[in-house]
Amino acid sequence: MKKIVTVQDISCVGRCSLTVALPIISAMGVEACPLPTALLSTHTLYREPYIRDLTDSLSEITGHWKKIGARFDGIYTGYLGSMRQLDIISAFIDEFRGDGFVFIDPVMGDHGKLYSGFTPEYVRRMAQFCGKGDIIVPNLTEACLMLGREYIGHSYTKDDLKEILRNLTGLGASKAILTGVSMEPGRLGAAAYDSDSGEYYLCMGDRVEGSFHGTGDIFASVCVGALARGRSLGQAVESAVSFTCECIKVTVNDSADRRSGVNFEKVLHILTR
Ligand code: PXL
Repeated sequence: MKKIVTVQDISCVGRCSLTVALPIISAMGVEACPLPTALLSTHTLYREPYIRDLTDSLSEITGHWKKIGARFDGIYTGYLGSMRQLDIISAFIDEFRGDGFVFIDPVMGDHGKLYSGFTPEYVRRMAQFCGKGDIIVPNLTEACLMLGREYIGHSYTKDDLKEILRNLTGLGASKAILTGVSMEPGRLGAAAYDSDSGEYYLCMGDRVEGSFHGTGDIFASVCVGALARGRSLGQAVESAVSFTCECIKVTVNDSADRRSGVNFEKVLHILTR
């Protein structure tokens, strides 16, 4: 069985990061090992969460893994809390990447803005960190921040997207996936570029009005599961767009607080096929 390690926080309430990555990757038949970077009572869109930083535990955990000879077929990083963590996880990647893939989701912001707690200096360091990856998966906000480009919402042309994707691979990863892409009303999806083959991909689904928290983490997790199972970049993006759209569809009529994320549990069975 393939085995990946995923490096991100655990937010106890508000489905995102590890609470979506672990079930999704497991459902896809891939062993998912967490390397938790922080423990939060909720994600940061709720007010004043309790946060326990786990930076000092990272080297203890990975030191033990080194002793027992732990190996992974892939490394997937998501929300990381600090610049010090970027340095520690960089060293972890150097030590543990082996022949596996390195998949980086530079989680920092959405809708044109940084999430609370992130700074322009962190953006610069994250752009450098992306050079460690084989595949990076920013949303349009994160891509624009890292490339020093103005974020213009959803009015991008195909040529704009191709240029952004090429510039993203210029950060050092050979493949880039751009999420939150929309070129016409009613459609939303992702675009990707493989600089080794020169191929571009565009995969769109039906857009549902509103903002659905945690869907970036769901998208990335499906990509990681698919890539670990040997699927191509294009197939991974297609599965991720399709699953994310299903999650939104089964949530849109739910009156629960939107910050609690999408009802992915209802459609998780799709991934087990
Ligand atoms: O879904 C991204 C994410 C992950 N982890 C934490 C967050 C967020 C987005 O707000 O706050 C703690």
